Amino acid sequence: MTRRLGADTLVIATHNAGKLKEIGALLAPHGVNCISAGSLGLPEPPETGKTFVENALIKARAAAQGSGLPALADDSGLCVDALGGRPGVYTADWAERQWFEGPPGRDWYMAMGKVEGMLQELGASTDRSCYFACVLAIAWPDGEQAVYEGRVNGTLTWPPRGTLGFGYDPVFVPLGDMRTFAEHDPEEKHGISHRADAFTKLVAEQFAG
Ligand code: ITT
Repeated sequence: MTRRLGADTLVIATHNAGKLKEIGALLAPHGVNCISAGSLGLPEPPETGKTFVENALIKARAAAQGSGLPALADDSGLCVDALGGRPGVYTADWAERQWFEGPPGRDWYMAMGKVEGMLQELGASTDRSCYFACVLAIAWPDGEQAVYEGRVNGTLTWPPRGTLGFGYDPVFVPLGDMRTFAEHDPEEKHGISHRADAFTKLVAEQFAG
């Protein structure tokens, strides 16, 4: 049987403010006492995995070991069909500025532009299908772990639209909608997102009954 979270404080092992906000909102109804890895001063481990699952486990394990508390990590990304699933696990890396692109840090507009540029190089009629993937991993300090996977299908639009959300939200239009994720209220995004899909599975196992 899968281990369940008890009354312990849960460490949210992300340094991404957008994710932290969404995870906090998704956990709020379950009365979990949460603390962020950043506020505990936990370092960010190198994400050396080749899959979302490997990277989510790396982050959750590092935070559980560093804090002595159960930890929840999220590894996610945008996978574009016509680009063979790229940027995938490298989604955040595509936003990192090179030395000649400006001050160190992430530039999401530049990252969205890279994806769009590669699609346009493939021709105007290129398939614009893509999906967001999310893996949530829980690790306990004694080494036990659990993994939940989620996904939302959509298409890429250009130019970016909307001011809500974070990351690649301004170019992602979920299937069956006309608006980008950055034009969705947070509650609406929480109803259909890849993170919400993974959370539904987590909640069913960790909090139900
Ligand atoms: P942590 O590792 O500290 O959690 P990170 O930003 O480095 O933060 P990832 O390695 O998982 O996280 O990178 C995933 C990237 O995919 C993230 O930086 C976002 O730009 C993008 N992404 C993930 N979920 C997203 C969402 O709901 N909306 C828009 N972009 C998203």
